[in-house]
Amino acid sequence: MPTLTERTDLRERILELKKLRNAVILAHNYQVPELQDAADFVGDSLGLSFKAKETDADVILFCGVHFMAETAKIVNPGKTVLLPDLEAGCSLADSCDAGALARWKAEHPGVVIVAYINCTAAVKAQVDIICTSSNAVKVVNSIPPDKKILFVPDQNLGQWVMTQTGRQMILWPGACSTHVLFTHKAIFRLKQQHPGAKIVAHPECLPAVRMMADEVCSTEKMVSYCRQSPAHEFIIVTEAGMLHRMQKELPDKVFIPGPTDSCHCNECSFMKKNTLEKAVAALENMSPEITLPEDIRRHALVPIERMLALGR
Ligand code: CIZ
Repeated sequence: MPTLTERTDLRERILELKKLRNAVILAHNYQVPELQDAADFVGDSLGLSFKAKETDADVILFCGVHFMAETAKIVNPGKTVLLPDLEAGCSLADSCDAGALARWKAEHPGVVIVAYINCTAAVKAQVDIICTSSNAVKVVNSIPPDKKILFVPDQNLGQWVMTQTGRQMILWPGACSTHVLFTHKAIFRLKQQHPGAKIVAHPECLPAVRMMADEVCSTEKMVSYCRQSPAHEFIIVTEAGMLHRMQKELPDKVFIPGPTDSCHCNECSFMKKNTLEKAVAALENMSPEITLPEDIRRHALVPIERMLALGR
């Protein structure tokens, strides 16, 4: 862990390098506080995709996980996209193998495939439309009602979308290894200690957790829900990095991290692979860089653009 002085030095250095490289720093809501604080924009996958597409910087330093940096490269291929740690993966992206999806497609012609953005470029290249947790309901509602839908890779988000749209979908059996650790029992106990607190849960959580929530929504909507709510206290059932942004934007409210049963595992170890030191090193060395085969990039762009065309 760097000391305060070292952190200040790193922060000054990253700002210097940002100018030198003409870089923009994009950070996901689940990143460590130091990276969120150094970023030009902090947000969810949808907001970050728009920012990556619109930037006129030469370099995008993407503080998030691998599929997010890949998405930035897909939508804006002329930029150099850097990811502080190439090992920053995603359990959901790992749960949908591109070869397995290709075999499924061959056996089920005519099915519309909706993919949650948490998947690899090789999976994106095979699907009809991408969604994020912010717009999954809108995306599914945009598909003609007579079409069969396969939703990949998150079965929990998929189930939730079915409840919101009334659409039946075939669900790929993937799940987020962090969100499935939140339990009904642990949240129930916490709620007894904070009876006035609103429970705000991410749709990647298990149904038993979603059922007890006052609001189920994406990270971006969590911020607006808590801003508008007259409540003072909130139990935030998503990756714990989210609390930094919420506390910063809404300093008069109290945010309590959602609990897991026996472990303190409400942090995604992949998201936490990126650090301020690694971000500085990435801009110093212009590496690790995200590169993609051009045919995959072109095919993956089509379903992303269909999503972006539906708006923010
Ligand atoms: O869409 C994203 O960025 C993720 C992973 C969660 C959310 O709800 O924002």
